[in-house]
Amino acid sequence: MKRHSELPVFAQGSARLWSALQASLSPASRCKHPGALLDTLQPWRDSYLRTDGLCVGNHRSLADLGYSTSPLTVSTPEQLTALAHVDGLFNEQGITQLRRACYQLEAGSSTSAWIISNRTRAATESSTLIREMMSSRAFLLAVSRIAGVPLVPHPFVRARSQVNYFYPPEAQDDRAQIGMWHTDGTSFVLNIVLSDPSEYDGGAFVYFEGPAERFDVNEPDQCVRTCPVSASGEAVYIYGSRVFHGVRPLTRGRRMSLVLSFHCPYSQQDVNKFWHLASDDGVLRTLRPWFQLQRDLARPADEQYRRLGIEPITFADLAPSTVPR
Ligand SMILES: O=C(O)CCC(=O)C(=O)O
Ligand SMILES: [Fe+2]
Repeated sequence: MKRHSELPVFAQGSARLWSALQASLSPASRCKHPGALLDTLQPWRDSYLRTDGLCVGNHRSLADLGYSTSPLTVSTPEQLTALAHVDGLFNEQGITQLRRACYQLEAGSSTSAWIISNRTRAATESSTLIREMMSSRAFLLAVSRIAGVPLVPHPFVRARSQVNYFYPPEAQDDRAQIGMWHTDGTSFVLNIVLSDPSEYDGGAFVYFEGPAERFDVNEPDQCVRTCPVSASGEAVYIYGSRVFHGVRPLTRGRRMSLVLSFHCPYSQQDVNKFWHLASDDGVLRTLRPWFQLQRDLARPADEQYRRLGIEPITFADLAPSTVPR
């Protein structure tokens, strides 16, 4: 596969600082509609999760990708999933409800020159379904098992959830909507593809099968792979801060995906960089939530789960046989 240079690489190093300063000068929001109007008010039900048939394929750990030291003190590179294809997490009803909610949220989407060109951010704030799903113990447990560590929703609301909408360029010299080559600001990331593959052409989820620091977009022989998605509701789980990835441009149709970020509450480590967040929202709008994030990260795991209103998920819960669902 030698066409990966068609996707640009998102600003690295000092270029990211520059994009943070540019974001600081842009208007706070170019949303077309306020969030509350977009809510389908549909509640989440744990019955939307499949109780059988969860299939985690194409599994690679951080060790498989060539990481010899762990980014988390509570886990080894062998235990941490770097990438996995997830099939059978939701049943038909669940997928229908998620699609409905995310279609609705498109009215609040905005375009920018950031990593993903067209998206609705903080979906948990404007969708009852997504907000309740993110604090469902059954859902968090399923994602924790895929990740290899217990998880909570990421404490930084604007990084916690977003819906991405990709379309092909409308006119010949239009810029295609893409997901540039990037690593995420967060580590535990579930990318749920809600469009059926028959609804679009192009839009492949691509990733670099090696440590992020070895990624070089100009090197045509490096190990770039596609994680194929064959039905609506399938997902690609990634250790987002360490796996270089992107979404190829579409040539037809529309591709919609719900991207959810989590945090391991047994570790105070969080990789979110101020400049990564600020390159999205601007420096001033990032300052307060940044200090709040530092306070949230310092809370003990039990307290983080208590604030969600659920019993703590522990490392012992991760073995599938220990917890009946
Ligand atoms: O849309 C996708 O499948 C992934 C997009 C992505 O990488 C992101 O939102 O960070
Ligand atoms: Fe990403």
